[in-house]
Amino acid sequence: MNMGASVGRNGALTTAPIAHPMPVLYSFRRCPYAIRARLALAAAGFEPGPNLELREVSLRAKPPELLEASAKGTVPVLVVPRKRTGSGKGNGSASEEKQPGLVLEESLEIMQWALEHRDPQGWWIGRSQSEQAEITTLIAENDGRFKHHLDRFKYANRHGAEGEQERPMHRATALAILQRWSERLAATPEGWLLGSRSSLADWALLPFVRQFRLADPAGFDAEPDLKPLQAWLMRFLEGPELATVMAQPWTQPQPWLSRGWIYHLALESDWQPAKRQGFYDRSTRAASLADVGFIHCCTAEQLEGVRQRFYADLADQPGTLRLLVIDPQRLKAEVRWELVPEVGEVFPHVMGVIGMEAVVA
Ligand SMILES: N[C@@H](CCC(=O)N[C@@H](CS)C(=O)NCC(=O)O)C(=O)O
Repeated sequence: MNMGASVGRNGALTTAPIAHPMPVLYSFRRCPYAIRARLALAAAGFEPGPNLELREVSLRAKPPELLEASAKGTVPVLVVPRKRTGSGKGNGSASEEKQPGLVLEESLEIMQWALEHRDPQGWWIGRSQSEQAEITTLIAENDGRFKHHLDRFKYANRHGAEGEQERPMHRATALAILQRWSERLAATPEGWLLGSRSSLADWALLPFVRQFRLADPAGFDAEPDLKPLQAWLMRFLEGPELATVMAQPWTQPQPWLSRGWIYHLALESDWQPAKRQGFYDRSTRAASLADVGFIHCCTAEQLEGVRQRFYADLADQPGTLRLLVIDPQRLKAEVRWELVPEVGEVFPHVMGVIGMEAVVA
């Protein structure tokens, strides 16, 4: 298992403090639920940086902040801070910001929340009751039956010995659903599920149909009865909306660095033997735990400084440096927070070896 994360030259390694609390989106680039949430947030005028904080997560190492907000541990999750009351001055903002606001744990809720904020293209707001009911029915079919068969077609190997055997059946059942959607799309020249303009249903379903195609692009493209649906998907795949939310700042090359974790930059040449022996015992560059008595670590905020002070010469040598993400709760050794006088900051020092069980990414 590849547990380390190689450090890119200009990867987003720091978590800049945020001046004003804004909604936080926990997201994962490839997740179709997260993609549709990002599509709606982008359509509603949200943008990571100005009015949204985007936290790209690794599903293998979910940050404690995400799990505190939403114990079920799926993405996307949107945490909306509590609205400030009064003038905003001298208003006890520190404690106020700690108060949980609204936590939206379902992609559909996030989409609807975003569109209630602003829905310039009328995906949802202003739709008649019957249109809203149709949209809801389509999304329920997608999230229920279609997703069920999609998963068993796309990830047949995760479904035991019968998985491979049943794969064609799941593909055929999913295709039958796609054919019905394709007939709907054929009913209007503009080719949207509800007629002449796109609605929440199109944007909620498209990321999943994209996944279906990705499982077997040639097979999908060769389906003779899906022409309208193929055109609908192609317009999405080639359009600006998807491109926007699949690139920075809507996705990040590095997962967001939790403030609940500590970090250590390791030379690849030290990390490989550590993985083999099951623990890491270098203190810092060219010094061992035995030499120094502890392993140097740092916080998310300190990481960029450490990288610049000690590893700047490796910036143009990709693959030489690994970022170890360490969960202090899983460490057997004690962590001491000690002042490093040369820097004038308190750093976490691990007083023994770092076992692999504590390296979460
Ligand atoms: N019903 C949820 C489903 C979200 C979901 O299942 N997301 C997947 C990633 S695509 C996830 O987070 N899985 C948890 C994991 O893999 O640990 C929603 O609409 O947001």
